[in-house]
Amino acid sequence: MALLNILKYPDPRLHKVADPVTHFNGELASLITNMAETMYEFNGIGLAATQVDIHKRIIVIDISEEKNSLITLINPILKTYSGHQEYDEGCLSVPSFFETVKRYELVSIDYQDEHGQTRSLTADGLLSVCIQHEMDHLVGKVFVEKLSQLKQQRIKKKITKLLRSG
Ligand code: GNR
Ligand code: NI
Repeated sequence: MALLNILKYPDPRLHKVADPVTHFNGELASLITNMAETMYEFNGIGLAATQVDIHKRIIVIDISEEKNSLITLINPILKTYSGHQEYDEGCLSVPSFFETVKRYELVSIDYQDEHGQTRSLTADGLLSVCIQHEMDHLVGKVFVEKLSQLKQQRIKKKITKLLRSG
């Protein structure tokens, strides 16, 4: 079992833009395994490589209750989107904060699986929210940046305090 360290907002490394994956090898496979273990350990429904300070376009998601439906998205590209929805979002990089964020209702993406096979996925509801949240991480965006400046300042202060007190 290998747990990875999750960067916490406002760490500047969360703002790096991830590079595409070009090699589908054993190193990628073990990184995906470790990302999934880290996501499950911290009860997340998704994790982007950016959050563990690896700046490659890799996402793991599992929104199932049973935590037995892992989805691995490599090099995802948003193809179509429509509608809007609001959801109370949290983030493993922003511990203990939930805020309402507006996202597209329906998204479809192209991506590669862990073997490099090209695939497509259309999602609505929570899966759609999660895909959009994770794809934002890959371009250096954290959900709090969609909130007002005032809320961002408050969250920064509280998290810095939280992290200081352990
Ligand atoms: O665990 C998570 N829950 C969540 C809830 C609502 C909207 C998005 C998410 S993703 C988050 C895990 C995480 O930080 N992924 O980047
Ligand atoms: Ni997140």
